[in-house]
Amino acid sequence: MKKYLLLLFLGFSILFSCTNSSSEDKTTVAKKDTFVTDNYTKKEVDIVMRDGVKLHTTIYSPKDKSETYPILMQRTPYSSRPYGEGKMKTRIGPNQHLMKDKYIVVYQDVRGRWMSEGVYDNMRAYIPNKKENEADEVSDTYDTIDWLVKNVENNNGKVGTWGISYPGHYATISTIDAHPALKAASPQACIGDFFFDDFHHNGAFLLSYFRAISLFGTYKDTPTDTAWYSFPKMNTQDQYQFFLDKGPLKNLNEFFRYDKLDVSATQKKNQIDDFFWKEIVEHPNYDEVWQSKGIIQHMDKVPSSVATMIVGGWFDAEDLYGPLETYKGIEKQGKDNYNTMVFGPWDHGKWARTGVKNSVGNYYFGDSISLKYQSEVETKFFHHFLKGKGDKNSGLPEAYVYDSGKKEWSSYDSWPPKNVVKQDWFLSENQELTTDKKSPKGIQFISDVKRPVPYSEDIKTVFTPRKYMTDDQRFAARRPDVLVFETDVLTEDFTLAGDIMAKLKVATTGTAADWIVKVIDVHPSDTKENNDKLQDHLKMSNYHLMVRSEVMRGRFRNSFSKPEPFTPNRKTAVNIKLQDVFHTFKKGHKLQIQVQSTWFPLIDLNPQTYVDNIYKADEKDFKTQTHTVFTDSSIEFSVLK
Ligand code: PG9
Repeated sequence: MKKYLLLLFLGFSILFSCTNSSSEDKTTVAKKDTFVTDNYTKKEVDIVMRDGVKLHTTIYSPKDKSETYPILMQRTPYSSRPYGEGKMKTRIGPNQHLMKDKYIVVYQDVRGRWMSEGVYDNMRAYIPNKKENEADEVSDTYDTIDWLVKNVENNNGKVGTWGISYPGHYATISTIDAHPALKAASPQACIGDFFFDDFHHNGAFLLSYFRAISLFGTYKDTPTDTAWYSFPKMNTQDQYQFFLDKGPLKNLNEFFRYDKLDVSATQKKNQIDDFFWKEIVEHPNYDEVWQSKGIIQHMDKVPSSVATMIVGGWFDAEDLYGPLETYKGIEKQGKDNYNTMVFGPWDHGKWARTGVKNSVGNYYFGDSISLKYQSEVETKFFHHFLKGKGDKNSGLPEAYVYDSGKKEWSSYDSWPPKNVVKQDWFLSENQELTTDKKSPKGIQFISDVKRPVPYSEDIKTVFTPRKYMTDDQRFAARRPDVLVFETDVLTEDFTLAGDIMAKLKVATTGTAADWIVKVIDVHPSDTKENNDKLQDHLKMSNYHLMVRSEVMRGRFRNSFSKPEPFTPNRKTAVNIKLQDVFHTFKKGHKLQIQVQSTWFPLIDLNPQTYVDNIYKADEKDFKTQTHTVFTDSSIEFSVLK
């Protein structure tokens, strides 16, 4: 009897402790949710820019007026809501440590977005020598900071900027011709160039971004606190079939016509109202429009008075080119800038999340990786430069990078590390990946435009692609139109640290083709480390982890601005730069390369016959072709010695 009473007591105590802790949790959660309203006031002002346009700016100031505070600012196209007296965000700033440390936190709707006046332009081009009262995002940032430090009570005269993705781009903008009060900037997953980030990769259109277009291309002419755009209705979760059935890209124009204008049926057929889709359709090549918008070219205009910490995720499907090239661009100018980078095992913006478990799709990396980054890195960076000494001894490394194979952080005084050597591995006819160069043989496959290689096994219509970056690639490896090359089982660890250059030698029976290369970590079959993130049909046994992937639209092989057709059946060089990795292929694993020519609907279908503008191609232009990859093709790795 005593035993049962003890069990009963234990049962009640566990139940009580759970409810108690959950009620504690509830209290804690409730307390956390009112921290901003308990400790900050909010004010909304319209700051007048040099050309008279007013930008709506929301200012959260600590109630405690006993000290002065730095300003942390984010400029965004995604709104500074909630708008209106007494409506407050529950979280402010880059992370909760900084929120509790107390800063003046500012959010601004950029020109032409939400409650701000003006006309929006995607990645508005920087104007180096502005005329009197001529404005761009750089001058908007300068004018805003100037107003803030002169008008916001209790500021200590020091400003920091931060943002992820598009807001990350505006953080990069803040560093150009920076205001003297700007002391620290952290562009994170920052867009560098829309021809290599987000909407295009090396000229191929990211069809998987289809639903995001109208977010940035719907015109508005007055400030508004409610969304003025709407998303195309696909009425299906099977985006592969949807886009395959839709056929040529021009058949998507119907989704970007808002029928607000009374036009004739014929004109209606070709009319595009969405100004972003029109820009994409009318500018298929890397022309002046895209070039002028690219921000990397201006990284020589970042003064050494601004400390920069560029943050990115090794598995970021949206903006990987941007943060890497932003860091390298500032490094290249060679001035004595304090410029650092942090790259972790994250997909887009995941480092800002507060969940304990860190995974990308099916692949689990570990616990509290983001939380430690927030408390030990990001908070330290802003505290040092905005509240602390502000010298170069921040205690943070030049490059703080996570090895996605070993699943551990490393610090280097440069990126890539100095002890990296380039090493060529060749594709061989018996599907080997080897350092021995063999006599060139052609390996053929049929690239069928009616049955393109899926980029994912998931039946899911995405807003932007994310999860595929660590997806298992066995589904592709077992298709006849995906060429597979792999090493023997590794007898020792093999670490890649830096970019990868695929130097393909190819031919096609057609006059146009895309070339996709994937770098894959093949896990041992006896791996038992399954995790609860794994989709049911997957096991870690023999998991083919995609470490890096990239496409080159073949017409741009020699120039992104001057596209060229292929000559049928002529052996042609196509080089594809794959973005940096930091990954150890551990002993017992294999390194695999996959080569294919379709990747659907991550990217749009290449007609495989040369047309001037694929966005205007007709059904008849799309033809199945036979492609050839020659075995003097090689992959140049950056190997850590
Ligand atoms: N760079 C991301 C994005 C841009 C455009 C469309 C969709 C996503 C971002 O700002 O999150």
